[in-house]
Amino acid sequence: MKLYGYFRSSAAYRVRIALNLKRIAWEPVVVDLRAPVSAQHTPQFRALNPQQLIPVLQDGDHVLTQSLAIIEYLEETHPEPALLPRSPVQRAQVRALALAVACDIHPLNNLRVLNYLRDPLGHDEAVVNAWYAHWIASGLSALEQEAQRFSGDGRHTFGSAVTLADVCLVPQMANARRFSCDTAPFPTLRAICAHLETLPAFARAAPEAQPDAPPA
Ligand SMILES: N[C@@H](CCC(=O)N[C@@H](CS)C(=O)NCC(=O)O)C(=O)O
Repeated sequence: MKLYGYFRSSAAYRVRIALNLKRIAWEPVVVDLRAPVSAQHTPQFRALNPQQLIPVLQDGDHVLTQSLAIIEYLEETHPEPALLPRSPVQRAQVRALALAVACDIHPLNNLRVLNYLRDPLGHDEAVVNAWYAHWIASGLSALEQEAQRFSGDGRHTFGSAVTLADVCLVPQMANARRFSCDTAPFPTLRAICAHLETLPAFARAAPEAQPDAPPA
């Protein structure tokens, strides 16, 4: 499988974690979001994904977009280890945690949204950073309460095994740290991430472990 991504993309980071957890061999194709002509806007990439967003997963002749749709595809084609619990109620609860990140936190802080605040809206970096920090704090404080309710062991967002909720949480927390957001008010989320980041599937998916990451 080929994964079109970028080391800093948290949506691609989710898919990298899922591929690694399921021990699926994959090859990275770098889409440099920060290149002078950002690679997601080239005609070649637009032909692959008209949304001009990564990740894109290519599996043979199939081209898949949207990280959660990709991960559900991997879950269905490679069921072990399962990223969703068996009970319908618990599956809905795990999906809700994942969607809180993927639909309600991440889109507000995506590169194109931050760039639009800068140009044409004309906001300076202080305003852009305040926007970012506001939506992170509001989203993560709700997730902190959910994790206190649902975590079974303080090391996983839901229950005591890795789920789709963890796959979404770790990249979002990494983003929050990169933007210097205060994560001290989220001790449960911090403890969960501290554990998950030690797992090889997560560590190998981390931005700094990707071939397009700048040397440390
Ligand atoms: N809902 C999409 C979001 C994808 C997305 O926003 N990707 C970002 C990187 S994390 C991107 O390609 N941004 C390019 C841009 O904003 O121009 C998913 O989950 O795959």
